Amino acid sequence: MYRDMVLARVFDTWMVRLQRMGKVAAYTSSEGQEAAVVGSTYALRPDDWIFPTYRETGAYIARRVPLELLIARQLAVGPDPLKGHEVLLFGDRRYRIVTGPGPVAAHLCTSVGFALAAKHRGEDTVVLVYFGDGATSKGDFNEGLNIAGVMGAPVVFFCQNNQYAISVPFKGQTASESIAVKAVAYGFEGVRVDGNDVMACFEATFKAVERARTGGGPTLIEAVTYRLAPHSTADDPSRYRANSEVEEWRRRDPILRARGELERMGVWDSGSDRGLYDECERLVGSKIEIVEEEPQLQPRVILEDIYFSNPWHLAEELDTLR
Ligand SMILES: Cc1ncc(C[n+]2csc(CCOP(=O)(O)OP(=O)(O)O)c2C)c(N)n1
Repeated sequence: MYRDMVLARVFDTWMVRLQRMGKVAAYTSSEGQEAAVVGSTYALRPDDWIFPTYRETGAYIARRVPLELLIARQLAVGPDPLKGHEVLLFGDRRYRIVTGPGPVAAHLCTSVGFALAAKHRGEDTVVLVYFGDGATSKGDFNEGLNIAGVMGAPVVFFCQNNQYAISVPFKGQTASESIAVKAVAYGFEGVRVDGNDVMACFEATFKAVERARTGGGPTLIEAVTYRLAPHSTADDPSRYRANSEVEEWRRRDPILRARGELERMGVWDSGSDRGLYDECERLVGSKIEIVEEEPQLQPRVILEDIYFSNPWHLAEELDTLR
């Protein structure tokens, strides 16, 4: 898990670099949230389904999605599974990851429907759906959680409360004392967990996944964490939060914390840590070099994969494009 957290951090750092070089259109880093994402994904079986947003690098890495595929997604070249559509998002059914929504929280309903379909077919797979604190103010949150409770959907709602929805702080998002408490109204358990503690996130999710798998219905997990990075590469967080606050959370960096625990256990030291960072840097750097050689996507892909077969007006546009 520690390795995956570090790899996610290095990967995100590289993608921001590529964005600054003008090679990636926009990027949403998960810096500071690696424990919440990696810990929770580790609680799944490989055949369980993940519904991410745009801030779950660690989930793709923990799922062993090849880095080439993630990079091709960002560079929108050759093997990009979404062929240049929907920058920021990732999805690939081969890895049981369902592409996130553009409109915040829209996947809270579709993930529940998906989980109910699995239950209806008698499968014992579980759906883990990620979302932010901002998503809980959408109607989709109420609709999704309500029907999941009523129908006992095998779904785990994993809210990464990273304290901000772009510039809106948590206290501007809800008058509730927490996100977790909202589960009470839907008739199932809500758990608040330290989102910067990878083992706590793993354990809470593991319990929720087991409950879902054995017919116990949904759970809402609120992982309390902090977005150390800007919302996206198009954001300037200095306009809405104090540097001192960010620095305070940097001291609680989930990666430093996990490293400290490994060192206390006597299985890790600064030498192994430097080695790991070097290895991740080299790995991501070398994969980028490979993917940069991939052919550019053809312009026509913007009109593909929207409908099962292209309706007349898109066929006409395709003609014009040709
Ligand atoms: C319905 C809708 N409204 C607004 C936006 C613009 N938007 C994109 S991300 C975002 C913030 C979401 O915050 P949160 O759910 O807390 O997730 P985080 O970005 O913090 O991970 C907003 C307002 C959108 N994509 N969809």
